[in-house]
Amino acid sequence: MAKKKVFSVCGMCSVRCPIEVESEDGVCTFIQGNPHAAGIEKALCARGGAGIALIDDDERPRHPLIRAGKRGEGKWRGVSWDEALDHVAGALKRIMESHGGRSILFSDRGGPFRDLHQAFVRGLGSPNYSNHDASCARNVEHAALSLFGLSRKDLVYDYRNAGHVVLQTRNLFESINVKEVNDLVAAISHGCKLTVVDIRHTRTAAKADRFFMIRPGTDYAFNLAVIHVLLRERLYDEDFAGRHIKDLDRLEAFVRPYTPRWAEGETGIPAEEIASLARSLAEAGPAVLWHPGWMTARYTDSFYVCRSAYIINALLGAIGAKGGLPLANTPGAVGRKGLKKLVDLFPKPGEKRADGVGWRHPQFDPGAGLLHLAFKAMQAGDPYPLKAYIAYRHDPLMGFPDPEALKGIFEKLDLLVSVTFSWSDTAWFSDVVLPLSPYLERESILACKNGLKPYFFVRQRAVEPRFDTRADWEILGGLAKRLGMVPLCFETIEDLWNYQLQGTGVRIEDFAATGMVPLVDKPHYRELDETALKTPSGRIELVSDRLEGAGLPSLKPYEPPKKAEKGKFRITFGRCPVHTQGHTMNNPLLHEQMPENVLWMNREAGENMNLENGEEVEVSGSGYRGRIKVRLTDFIHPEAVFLVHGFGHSLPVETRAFGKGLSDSLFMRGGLEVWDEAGGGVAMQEHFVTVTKIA
Ligand SMILES: Nc1nc2c(c(=O)[nH]1)N[C@H]1C(S)=C(S)[C@@H](COP(=O)(O)OP(=O)(O)OC[C@H]3O[C@@H](n4cnc5c(=O)[nH]c(N)nc54)[C@H](O)[C@@H]3O)O[C@H]1N2
Ligand SMILES: Nc1nc2c(c(=O)[nH]1)N[C@H]1C(S)=C(S)[C@@H](COP(=O)(O)OP(=O)(O)OC[C@H]3O[C@@H](n4cnc5c(=O)[nH]c(N)nc54)[C@H](O)[C@@H]3O)O[C@H]1N2
Ligand code: SF4
Ligand SMILES: [Mo]
Repeated sequence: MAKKKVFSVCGMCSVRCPIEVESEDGVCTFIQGNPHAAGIEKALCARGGAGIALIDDDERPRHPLIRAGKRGEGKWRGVSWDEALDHVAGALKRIMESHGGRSILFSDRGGPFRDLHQAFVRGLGSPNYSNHDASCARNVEHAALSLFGLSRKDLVYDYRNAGHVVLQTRNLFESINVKEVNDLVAAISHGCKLTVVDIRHTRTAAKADRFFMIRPGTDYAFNLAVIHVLLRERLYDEDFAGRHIKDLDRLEAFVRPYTPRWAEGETGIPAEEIASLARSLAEAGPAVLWHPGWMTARYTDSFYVCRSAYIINALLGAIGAKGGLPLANTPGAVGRKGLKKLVDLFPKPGEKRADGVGWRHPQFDPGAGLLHLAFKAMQAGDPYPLKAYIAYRHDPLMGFPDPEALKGIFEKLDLLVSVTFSWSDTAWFSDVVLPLSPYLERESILACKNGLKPYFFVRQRAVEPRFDTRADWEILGGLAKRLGMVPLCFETIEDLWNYQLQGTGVRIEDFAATGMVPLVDKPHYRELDETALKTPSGRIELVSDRLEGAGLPSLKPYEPPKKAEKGKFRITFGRCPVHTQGHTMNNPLLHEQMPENVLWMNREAGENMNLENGEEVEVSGSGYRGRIKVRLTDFIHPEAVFLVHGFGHSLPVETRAFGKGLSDSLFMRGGLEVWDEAGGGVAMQEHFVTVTKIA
């Protein structure tokens, strides 16, 4: 029997943990975390373990499909790859001839392999590359840029060495990143304190020393009061502040009214507890890590919540500190050369972005754009028409609010293409579905993980595809060939990898031993000097000219969240440990673990409506209604109801997931227009629903 072991990268979620995959006679038999990867310790999460079930799943697109009926009707014509790629390239060419390359929009899931996608979009002559992030982490990204001039990923979460970790809107033990889970568990076992601030008592809260069930949407008030105490009681790191923080006096004056007593009225958290947390953090500083948030597309002030969390870290001297948020190293920072970029194969298009990012909205980072604004541009044809949209490993009809509105906007398109490894609402609504091989059946371009110990890594093909599916570089290369984008036409993946490795001193063979090539021997903590921070002043800017220049306050006065009308609840959402977003609900193994979601509702609120735990209720709002079982629990704030995101599938091709549970996105009518204008993220928790007993 031919047994094989390869190092690769998990693709069941965007974390992309290093893995080791075993196969026998071309069939995958075992996956574990890469034993050589620090902090992974051979571990995988349940979803990573279900990678084999993804291959085995017959209910996914198994060959290219071209739409035969109306959009969304589900009538398809199975075609060969040649026909599918000819069809897409032909349509793109026609659109480019009449409307220019700029009329093509492309979105993906960002991450370490995006260079290939960005190169492809540039090759088309379009400035409109975007990723999903307006529905995820854009607010925290922009918060980091506004204060430090750095991306959020330029700062490492050094859980393993932390003395006190605060998780606010971050359910670390259920919304998983395997290394973070292992690191925090190790830290806790060495005495690290954990504080959790959430609207629900989660599994993460169960491990906390302190848990605060906060009133939904009032985190900014909580954080302002913590800053108030740190400054009033002179608990902050004065030496650090003197060297690195600009305009501290303005912050001091700004937070004066925001006392813990005031915050208690907003958040429901006792004033003494807030003050005591601030004091406890100061004791542990600078080895303190107040998580600035990940899935922060929630409120119209989420950007300011993220900013205030970063400011707390800065006041405690945790920015750049071991056990806090040290600086991530790029290859350049450790004296090495980075991978050669594919995006540089083509000139940067001179056109302005359709979403207005970088010109109409100068405060935002143009790299990832803001997809909801691109959809708005698509609808209005302003600043110019968008006629083709390629949703690449992305399901905006599940991941953006108000899918019905979005479907209406897509009617403006001459071409909608989905590149995907599972069925999705977007794929079902597309004109062409190009099936990507599951990650165990495809290789990706080489990528670099910046961090304390930066490294290059490789995703290798563990087994050959079961169906007629292809790898990214084969699909985009196939289109590139037909569109005359010569530089992007690599014959083999090795040719492509060799191109990327030029000048790095690393060879493909160097990946054989562990799947990774470290660029430095041991973790490297870099000094926070003037060259590290990329703001105009080289310091942490509490007042940002870029924000103020765009008419936005740097220190924004607190405004209370909208109150629910009587009988209504704020709709909130999050993840569960065994599913990823909207695309694992039909995975045979994961479906078995959790076939449906339930509606979390505060016990007292439910009992006042004569509801019983487990009974089916009707949820309505935004002109939609749906039924779901209710879970009455003391572990959620009475103003909110909560759904695990991603359920409520309605595609007949997914027999396991079909009709199970309810989708949160449906209850967000008008949600494409409700966003955080300072941070750029959509604000998906600014919507309310009614829950009714079914007579
Ligand atoms: N209402 C509501 N909306 C949300 C959220 C929410 O909680 N509630 N969460 C938000 C968040 S945090 C995010 S990140 C976005 C996510 O939004 P998406 O990125 O759209 O979510 P996924 O379900 O992960 O969709 C990925 C799609 O890519 C396909 N795919 C192809 N190749 C791969 C691969 O290699 N790996 C993976 N994983 N998928 C592949 C999958 O089949 C799937 O169809 O949604 C956001 N939207
Ligand atoms: N198992 C699993 N792990 C994942 C993913 C997955 O789909 N499944 N997706 C990955 C992705 S793309 C992302 S972005 C991350 C997301 O990681 P997180 O941001 O940690 O994820 P969520 O579960 O969306 O939300 C965290 C918590 O916020 C709470 N919350 C909601 N509203 C409020 C509020 O007003 N205030 C406070 N303080 N808390 C509130 C929710 O109750 C929830 O427990 O997870 C990543 N890891
Ligand atoms: S967190 Fe789980 S699903 Fe995500 S990449 Fe890691 S092992 Fe895979
Ligand atoms: Mo996300």
